[in-house]
Amino acid sequence: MAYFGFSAAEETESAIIEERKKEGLLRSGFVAILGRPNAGKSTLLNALTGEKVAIVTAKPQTTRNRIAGVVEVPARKGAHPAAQIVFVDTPGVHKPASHLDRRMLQEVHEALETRDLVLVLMDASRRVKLEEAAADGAEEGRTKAPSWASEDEFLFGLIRGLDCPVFLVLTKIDLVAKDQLLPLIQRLTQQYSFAEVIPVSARKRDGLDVLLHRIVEKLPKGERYFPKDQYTDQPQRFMVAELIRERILVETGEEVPYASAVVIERFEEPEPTARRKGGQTRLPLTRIAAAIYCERDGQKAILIGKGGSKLKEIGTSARKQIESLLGTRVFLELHVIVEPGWRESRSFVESLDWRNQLEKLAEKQSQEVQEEPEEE
Ligand SMILES: Nc1nc2c(ncn2[C@@H]2O[C@H](COP(=O)(O)OP(=O)(O)O)[C@@H](O)[C@H]2O)c(=O)[nH]1
Ligand SMILES: [Mg+2]
Repeated sequence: MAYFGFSAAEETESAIIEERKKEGLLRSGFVAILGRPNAGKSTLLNALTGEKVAIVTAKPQTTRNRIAGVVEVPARKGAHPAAQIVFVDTPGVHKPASHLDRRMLQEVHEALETRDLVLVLMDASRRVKLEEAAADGAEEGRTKAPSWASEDEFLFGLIRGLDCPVFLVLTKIDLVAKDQLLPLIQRLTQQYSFAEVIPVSARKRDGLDVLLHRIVEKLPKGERYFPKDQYTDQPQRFMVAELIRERILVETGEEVPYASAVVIERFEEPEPTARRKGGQTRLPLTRIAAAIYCERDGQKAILIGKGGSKLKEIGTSARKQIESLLGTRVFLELHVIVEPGWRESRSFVESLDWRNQLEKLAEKQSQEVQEEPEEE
């Protein structure tokens, strides 16, 4: 408003200059989240972003691709300016057995290529238990190398020689007695010189602020990599496939979760005009068809269940999650396809990566455009 001879235009202009100044001070960077399967990587990513960016289950190797979760951290007076942190969740680090495993490890390496900082996550509750068991064994005169020695070696091998800060993040501390934490930290810091050691509980949201602030202190000055309101790099289409896969992981047992893959075959977003029908406000409808791949007939039978009951269960619970992600009603069609030994097939595993799927979709679209007859 134009009081005191100060025009609205001037006011906006000074606001813009102010905003620019702040942007100039902004810090930004990529932070890779590393750790063995089940360390709590995806749970931490979701807790930090406040969104369900990555699926989480109690089963190891839930995450297959690297996934970015974007967090905006406000400035802290006297400490640091505002920042955008791009966290990159990775598949758990484990010795690869199948081609799928090797691909997952490649995702870890790719996340490590572009990073300003690395978080090594370690499940404190598991480690404390393992160390207790080893101590009991030692009392009884057993002198085997501890069961986690080769795990550590594999993990530390990945970070050795990195020219960026590496933080040790001890996870799930809600499950550990406080007096056990300090000795554990002392032992671990003797093994590797971490820039920081930060105990957290993603479940209780404990230690998350400290973690964010320590990260921002170490980030370089830079512009945002993502728009302010974008919280992940994954397209919705892929998040939908992941939500279906999460239900499979939860609802099935034995080999089935590991031998399953989900591919979205059709994703029809509602017409913007479909928002209102007959004067009523009804949520629009997204139509989705997905294929669930498995490796054997027996797995297919498990996925379908008696009279289709299992597939129905998976479909219903996935649909609810997808509806809350998309904010529309969802019509979800699922079918199961046997693709023998797909985990060993390089081309199949490659085709599952959403980055490759996006490329294929773009190619298909441009072909369709070219095939359309030119208008006179
Ligand atoms: N009690 C507790 N459990 C956790 C915490 N963070 C993760 N978990 C559990 O640990 C399991 C593995 O988590 P997930 O994030 O999928 O691990 P990832 O394989 O490293 O991505 C899941 O059952 C989580 O619910 C935590 O802070 N406290
Ligand atoms: Mg994970």
